[in-house]
Amino acid sequence: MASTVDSAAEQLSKLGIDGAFADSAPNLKKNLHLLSSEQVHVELAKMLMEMGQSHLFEKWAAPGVDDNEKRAFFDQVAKLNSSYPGGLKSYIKTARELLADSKAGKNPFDGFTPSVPTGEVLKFGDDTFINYEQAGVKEAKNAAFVLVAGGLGERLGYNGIKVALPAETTTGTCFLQNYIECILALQESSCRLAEVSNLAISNVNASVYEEVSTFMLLSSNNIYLKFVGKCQEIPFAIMTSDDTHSRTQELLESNSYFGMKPTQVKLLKQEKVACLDDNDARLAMDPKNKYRIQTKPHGHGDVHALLYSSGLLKEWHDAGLKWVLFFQDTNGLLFKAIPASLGVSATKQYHVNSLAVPRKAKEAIGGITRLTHADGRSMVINVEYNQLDPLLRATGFPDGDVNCETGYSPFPGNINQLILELGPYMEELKKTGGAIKEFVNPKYKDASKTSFKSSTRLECMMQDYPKTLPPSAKVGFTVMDTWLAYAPVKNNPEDAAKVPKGNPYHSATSGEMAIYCANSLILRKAGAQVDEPVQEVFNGQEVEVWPRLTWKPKWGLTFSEIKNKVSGSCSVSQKSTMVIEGHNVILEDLSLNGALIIDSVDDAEVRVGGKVQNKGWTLEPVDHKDTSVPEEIRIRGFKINKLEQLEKSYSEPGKFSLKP
Ligand code: UGB
Repeated sequence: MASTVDSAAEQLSKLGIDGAFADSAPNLKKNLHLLSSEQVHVELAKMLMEMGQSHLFEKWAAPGVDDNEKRAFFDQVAKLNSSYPGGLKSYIKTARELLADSKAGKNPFDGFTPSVPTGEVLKFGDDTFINYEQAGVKEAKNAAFVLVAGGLGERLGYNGIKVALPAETTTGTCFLQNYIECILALQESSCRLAEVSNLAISNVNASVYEEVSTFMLLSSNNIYLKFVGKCQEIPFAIMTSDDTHSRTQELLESNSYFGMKPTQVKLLKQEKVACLDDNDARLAMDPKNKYRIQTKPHGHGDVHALLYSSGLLKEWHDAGLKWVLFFQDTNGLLFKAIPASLGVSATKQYHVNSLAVPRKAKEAIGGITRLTHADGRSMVINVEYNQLDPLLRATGFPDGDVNCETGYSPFPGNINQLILELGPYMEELKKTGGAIKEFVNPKYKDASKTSFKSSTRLECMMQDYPKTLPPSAKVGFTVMDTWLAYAPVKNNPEDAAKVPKGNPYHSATSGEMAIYCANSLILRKAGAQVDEPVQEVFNGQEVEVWPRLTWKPKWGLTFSEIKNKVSGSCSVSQKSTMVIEGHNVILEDLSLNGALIIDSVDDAEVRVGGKVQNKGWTLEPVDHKDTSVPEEIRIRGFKINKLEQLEKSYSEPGKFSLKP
C-alpha cells in the first residue's frame, strides 16, 4: 500500500489533478489509487474539491481500510450527480443561492402582489357540468395519467404505503385499485363514445372490429347494444421512491395490476438529493456512515424531470396523446372530478389546468393566487400553505390568511391535480429538462441564521411547473365542490382530532366518510331519496355518517351515466349499505333499508327494485391505540359489523330482475 501512496504525485498527473488542489484533501490524496480506473470518479472528485466539499474526505481511513466503502461513496456521488438536472455542481450552486436568500430573509415573492384570480367554477350536475363531463370523457382516450406516490406520509404515520390503504372499508378497495379501475372505466367510456361517433358518422358495421374488447352500450332509449372493438389503452405512470417502490410493485403484481395490463403501467423511481449542513452548502455526511452523503426526498416536483428523462413523454407524444393528468396518493374522490376538469381543459384549451376547491383559511393546502409583479408580469400559481399568510401580511393584507364573508379563504385551495397539455409541456421541458424552481426551508438554531438544527436540502413541487412558463401560456384552474373532489388521507388520528373545528380532518376517518357522503349526494341528485346523515365521533373526530353507498367506477363515472341507472322512486335509509360491483345494474323503484350487495358480469343487465329490508352492516367504534385491530382499520376509528345483507351475484349474460 505504501508504494501506492508514494506514487501519489505520479497518479495526480495521470488523473489530471494538480497537487495543491489535492493537498486540500489529504485523505483523498492517499486513496487516489481507488479512482484511477474510473474516469467518471476522477471528474466527480475534482468537482467536489472545486465546490468546497473537501470535508467529505476528512474521516477517510488509510488506503487498504474500507476501500469498498470508499468506492461505494463515489458510486453514490455518481448517482446523485446523474439524477439531478444539471448535476451535483448545479445543485450545490443553487443551494448556495437559495440559502443566502433564506438567510437574508428574502421573500420568494418579492415584488409580487397577490390577488384573487378568476377561473372556471363548476356546479355539480348542472348542464355546464354535464357538458364538460362529456367533453372530458371524449378526450380521455388521448390522456395519460401520472400518480405521484413517492411520499412516505410522515404526517399519517401509517406503516405501509399509502396507496395500499383502503379508500373505504365497506368493500376494502385500496386507493391504487380505485385509481386503476377509474382509469379503466374512463378508457372504456371514452372508447365507447368514440365508437358511437364513428357509427353516427360512417354507419360502420360492428363486425369490422375484430380484435377484442367487448362492451355494452346504453343507447338513448335504454337499449343495450353490444360492440366488439379495440380500445386505446390509457397509459398510467407512477412515481415511486426508495421508500415506496418495491411495495408498490408488489401490490401491483400480487393483484394482477388490478385488471390493467402490466405493460400499461410504468413505475418511475425518484432519487433523493444530498443534504446540506450549512449556508455554504457543504454536503452532510450520513450520521451512520462516514462514506455516505446523507440524503432526503426532493419533493413531488421530480415528476417532471423523470417523465422527460425516461422518454415517456416523448413516447406519449409520438403516440398522439394530448393530455397528462397528475394526481396524488390518497384522494378517494378524485376521479369524480376528473371527467369535468379534463373537459374544461379541452374546451378552454388550457396548457395548465389546476383543480381547486374552496379553501378554509390556514388549511394545509396551497392557495391558487394571481401574482402581479411591479414590472407588469403576472402569473396564476399555487402559493404554498406556509407561504400564503406571510405573503399576504407583507403586501397590504394585515390579517393574513383569513376567511372572507363566505366563510372560506378568497383564494381557491390547490388540490394538486394538474392537467397539462402534452405538446406545450414537451416544448417547455425540452428547454428546462424538467427542472422545477426549488426552495429551501432550513430550521436555524438561532436568529443569527448561521447554523441549522439539522441538515436541510432543496425541495421542489410539481405545481410550481408554471413558474417558468412564458406569459402567453394559457394557465387556468377549475374549482369544484370539496364534497365531490377532495378528501385526502394525510393526518394521523391524534393530529386530526386537534384540527380546529370547522376545518377538515384529512384523516382516514374523514376520507372514508367523504366517499359515502359524495355517493349519497350524487344519488340524491340522480333522483333517489337518501336520508340525512347522523353525527358520530370516531378517534376524537366528529363526522357525518351517511349511508355507506359504494359502486365500481364502471357502474358510473359520470353524473349522466349514474342518472341513466337510477329510475322511478328510489329511497335509501341512513343505516343502509349498498355495494354495486356490476356494470349494468339499474336501480328502479328500490327501497333500501339494510345492506344490499350486487355483482354481475358486464353482459348481464340487472334491474333492482322492491323493498330490501334487513339488519344491515353497522359501524362499531375502535380505538386507534388498540393494536389487536389491524392498523388500516384502527386509524379510522371504526370497524364494520356485517350483521345481515341481501347479496346476489349474476355470472351469466342476460336480463335479470331482483325484486325481493
Ligand atoms: N410525493 C412524492 O411523490 N415525492 C415526494 O418526494 C414527496 C411527495 P404530501 P403536502 O392538495 O393535498 C401538497 O406530502 O405537503 C407525493 C401540495 O404541495 O401529501 O400535503 C406524495 O406521495 C399542496 O399545495 O403533500 O402538499 C403525495 O402523493 C396541497 O395541494 C403527493 O406527492 C396538498 O398537497 C403530495 O405529498 C393537497
